[in-house]
Amino acid sequence: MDPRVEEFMAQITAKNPGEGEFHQAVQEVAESLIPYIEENPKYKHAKILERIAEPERVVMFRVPWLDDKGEIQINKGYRIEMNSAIGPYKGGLRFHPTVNLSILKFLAFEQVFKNSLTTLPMGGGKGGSDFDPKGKSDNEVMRFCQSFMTELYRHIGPNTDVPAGDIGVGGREIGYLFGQYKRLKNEFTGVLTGKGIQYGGSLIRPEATGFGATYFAQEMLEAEGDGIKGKKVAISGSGNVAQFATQKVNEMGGKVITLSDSGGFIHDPNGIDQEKLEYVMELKNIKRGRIKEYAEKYGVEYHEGKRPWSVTCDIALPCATQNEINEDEAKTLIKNGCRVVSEGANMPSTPEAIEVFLNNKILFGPGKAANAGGVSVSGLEMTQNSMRLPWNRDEVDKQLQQIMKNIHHTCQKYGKEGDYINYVKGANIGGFVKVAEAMLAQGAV
Ligand code: NDP
Ligand code: 2IT
Repeated sequence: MDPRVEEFMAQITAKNPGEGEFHQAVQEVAESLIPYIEENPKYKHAKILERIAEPERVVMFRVPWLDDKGEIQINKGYRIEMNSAIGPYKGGLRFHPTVNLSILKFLAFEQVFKNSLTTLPMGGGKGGSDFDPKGKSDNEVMRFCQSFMTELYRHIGPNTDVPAGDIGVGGREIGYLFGQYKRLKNEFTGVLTGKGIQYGGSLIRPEATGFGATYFAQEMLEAEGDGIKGKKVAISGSGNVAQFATQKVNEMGGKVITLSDSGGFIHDPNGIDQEKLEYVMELKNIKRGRIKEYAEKYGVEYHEGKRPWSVTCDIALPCATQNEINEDEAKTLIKNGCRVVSEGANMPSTPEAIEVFLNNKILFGPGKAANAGGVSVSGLEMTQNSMRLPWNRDEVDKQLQQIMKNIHHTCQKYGKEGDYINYVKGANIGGFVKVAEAMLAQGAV
């Protein structure tokens, strides 16, 4: 490791003990940024990177709620307000039993660079709870969301901090959270994004992350005179991001052959077409069932407890969670001919896996660039809410495509290494510059 990175990471580790995911996210960025900062001493003297790695504010709170048996349950609630240099804090809420401070700080840190790359005026934040929506009734989810917002509402606002969805938080949860915020504040504002279309949501927001990750893969391929058409695509996850990535790959003429959940993955060599995808959407979003049921319905293989990276594919779209591709899996992907990885999830590849991808010079789109479509359309939802005027589907999709093109261009600009584009470096430096300049202009705050 570069001794300057080592020294910087020693400080981060000492200040944030036991936060492995946060250290991992910071180190990846520091490896790209520290050499760049050495060439641009104004950022070094102003300690921009040191400041970016310290949240502006962390809120932690108790979330008590009554389950259907009338018993009191207690969860932890969090909001990390990471950086507001270029706009109000913006980022999702994650409800998952694994949620802790380290995971939310890594996500909030990534969000700062991602939001900057979108070109829209959004700072970075993230929040959530260790609440597990799985197996809970709608009423339990509602009571939980109401209790969560009863504390969170005092920390957020349409010009302060605008949460949205992430793992375990979709349209249902955003609806309950918005209802409670409106009741407490007596205000109808764009304080959350991912809202239902009837009450201020934007068309294409549910689709945006999966569509965007696919557009980004297409951009990387087009830069080499190729495209998604005719390619075999392995996707992990079967939630919001995975579903709409599948739809867009199909629309672009590719074939999706895997989907997964925390139980295992299904392999459908004939492709998960639109009809089968509609079955998955019903299974996951309404029945809240397991992906295993797909294998039973369509008579395909189910690999219990496994991830899909052993399947031969041209393109991999990890769309489930962090650290879901390790070094061995990365090597297997490459050995089987995979040449494109576009990260729909946040930090799905371990540092060792990223090294394998970069050493093999494949097209590797890191999450902060490739999955920025979701927060981009959240930004467009904020704009529409402020104007009190909705845009049609085509208008939003056109803007999303343009934003993904712009992000790709920024990565090319800052990530060029001879005739190879290092998108990791490109996204890290490209995301950093705007935030760093804004922080310089605003003084030591
Ligand atoms: P969902 O809750 O809709 O779906 C999550 C999917 O990932 C499910 O299939 C889930 O399986 C699987 N999964 C979650 N945790 C694990 C785990 N620990 N191990 C294996 N599988 C797991 O979430 P999203 O689709 O919204 O989010 C997926 C990823 O995309 C996350 O990394 C998120 O941060 C990222 N992302 C999301 C955006 C958005 O707009 N929603 C925007 C940008 C990034 P199971 O049901 O079994 O838990
Ligand atoms: O990780 C992410 O970018 C999200 N979960 C979406 C954030 C948002 O504010 O739409």
